[in-house]
Amino acid sequence: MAYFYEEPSRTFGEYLLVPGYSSAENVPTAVSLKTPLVKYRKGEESCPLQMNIPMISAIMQSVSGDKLAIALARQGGVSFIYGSQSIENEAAMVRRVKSFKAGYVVSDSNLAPTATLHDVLELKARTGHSTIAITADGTPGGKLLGIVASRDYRVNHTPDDACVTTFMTPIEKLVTAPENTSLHDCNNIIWDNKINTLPLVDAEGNLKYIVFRKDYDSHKANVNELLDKNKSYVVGAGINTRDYAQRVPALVEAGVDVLCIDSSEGYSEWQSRTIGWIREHYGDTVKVGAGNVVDAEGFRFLAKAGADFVKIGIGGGSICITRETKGIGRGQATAVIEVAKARDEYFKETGIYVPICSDGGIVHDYHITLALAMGADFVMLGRYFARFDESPTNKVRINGQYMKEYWGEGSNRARNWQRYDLGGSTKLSFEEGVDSYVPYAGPLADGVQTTLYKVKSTMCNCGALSIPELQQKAKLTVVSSTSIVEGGSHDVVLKNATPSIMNG
Ligand code: RVP
Repeated sequence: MAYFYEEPSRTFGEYLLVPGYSSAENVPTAVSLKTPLVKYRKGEESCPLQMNIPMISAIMQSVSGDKLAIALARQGGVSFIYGSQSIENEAAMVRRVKSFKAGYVVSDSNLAPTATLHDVLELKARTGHSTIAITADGTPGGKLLGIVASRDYRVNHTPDDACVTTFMTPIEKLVTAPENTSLHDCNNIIWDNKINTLPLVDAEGNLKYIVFRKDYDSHKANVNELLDKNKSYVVGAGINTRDYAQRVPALVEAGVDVLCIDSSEGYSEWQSRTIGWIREHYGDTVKVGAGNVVDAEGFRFLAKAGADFVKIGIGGGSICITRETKGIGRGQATAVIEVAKARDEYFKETGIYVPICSDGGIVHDYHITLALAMGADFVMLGRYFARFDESPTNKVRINGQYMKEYWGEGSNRARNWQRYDLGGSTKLSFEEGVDSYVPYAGPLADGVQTTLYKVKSTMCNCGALSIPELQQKAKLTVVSSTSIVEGGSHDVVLKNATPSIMNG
């Protein structure tokens, strides 16, 4: 006979945290959100790959490109570049993140010495950047001949056809530094010489990077940024259970820090085969997460198969219609609570701590705090990140409101059939996701900082200064549907009522 769970499965909106005692030390600025991304053994000094914030971005075409990956790593989290693209393109995205040196910019505005003011103005309009490197061959790495900045010409005064060499600041008058100059030293040179840009050149005088005064300041402001030992941003990438023998080597070669098998259903032989192949070829040096599962059995299966972390969630994603189309899944809160218990038991038995990630269904910021309190080590978000400037999708205006496009990997638009592969299929047979819009929400940094400030202040209300402490001290209660109504503003007429927008 089929197995019936005694309790209904619940989601985040059905829970609240009950405050605990908070001492005078419980202030948001004292809270650490550090969390392990991959498994580690009891007694090990620390986890081999930790994040500074408990957020990763979804393995989706409409979410995790290289731009978002850089922006999120700057805040202390990790993006998983989407795998539903060619191996070459995915590896190129990883490479772009890894070669992006915080503070060192590979010049994207370059012209040859034959260019005119007209070309300068056109390039400036296209890139939005006013500093243009003049190199012998017009490439970002060519021999540096001079720099053109806004102060070098006067629009409507300098003739349109004036050659750049007649008004650029030539190399003889530029302050430059060797390519391996530390960012700290670059900053000192910038200050000592009262300049805004410092080109770094190699022994032959070829341009390598430009360091900008304003970037150094913002770099210093990103106290949480997540860097590898070479000071490059940490980045992840999605893989599937079909072409791993080709995709994994290409991603490893590109410098990826961590992989994740992207699948709607992870309790499968395909996942253990994929992890097995990685272990056989790379041992423990290549880190790989797996999922998604929604119960203890699924967790144990993946933990034993060697997963470095396990992702939880089936059918809870904002663009996901798996539950409607296939009738499988589980309320996200119940799934997280059960898997967290299994993770702790597995740790007691084996001494191996396998971090777990709650994936999908985060609507309000406080859902992140609930997921952590229920035992998740970090959360994966799609809709949340799709709203920001840095997501790879179009910003459009609909009924006077700015929106960003957001579509599921199981939608006809993404056609990521490997994510739903049960062996044998080579196409998406039916849709499990939708194509949609989400309200535009500005730069990622602002959004993430506001969200995490809320998370930290709730943690303080629970008397917790770290995620493990929250998990120990949290008191959670199920709420009735009438008390959910009580939780919002009610029985008042709102001034300036605007249509309600998700999140926040
Ligand atoms: P959300 O953050 O609620 O938008 O959910 C994002 C998650 O939804 C992803 O990390 C993934 O697990 C799941 N997803 C992605 N595409 C689809 C689909 O088309 N059904 N679902």
